[in-house]
Amino acid sequence: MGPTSAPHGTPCLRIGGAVRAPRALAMAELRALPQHACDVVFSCRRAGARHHRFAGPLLLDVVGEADPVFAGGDRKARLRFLLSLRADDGHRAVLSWGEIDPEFGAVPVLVALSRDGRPLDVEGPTLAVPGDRCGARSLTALRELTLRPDA
Ligand SMILES: Nc1nc2c(c(=O)[nH]1)N[C@H]1C(S)=C(S)[C@@H](COP(=O)(O)O)O[C@H]1N2
Ligand SMILES: [Mo]
Repeated sequence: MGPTSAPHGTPCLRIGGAVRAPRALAMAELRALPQHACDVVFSCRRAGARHHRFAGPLLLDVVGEADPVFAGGDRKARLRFLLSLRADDGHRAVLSWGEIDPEFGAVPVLVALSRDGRPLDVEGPTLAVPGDRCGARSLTALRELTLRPDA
């Protein structure tokens, strides 16, 4: 399947599932959110050591744009949700909401819009997961975020 494109031809990121306002955000809309930077060091089983500097909005803020159904709800109610992530090539990963929730794991996972100072406008965002030892959750060409209750 080819990339999902905004009208002007650049990639966009779809956010759906348990949200009140499903949407597709273009790179420019992602860039309008508060920007953060992080250094990521991981080891790929095939390619060895990697070190990248990523910058972009927090995954938490990106999902917030689509208004999660549990927004403003009880802390414990949020713990049964997960985020299912899909890249353009079909590579997928799942994060638990508790990992990124500021009251729980608070991991500053980024939807990176630049890598090592180079904008990712053509391929689209990369997920940056600080602290991961392996690079496999560093999804490139991230296309879809789906919020799901566990059952
Ligand atoms: N979309 C997508 N992203 C992906 C992968 C993939 O197969 N598809 N492989 C991951 C793996 S295993 C690694 S180690 C890193 C490698 O990133 P780098 O070589 O660009 O540093 O990308 C990750 N992101
Ligand atoms: Mo890897």
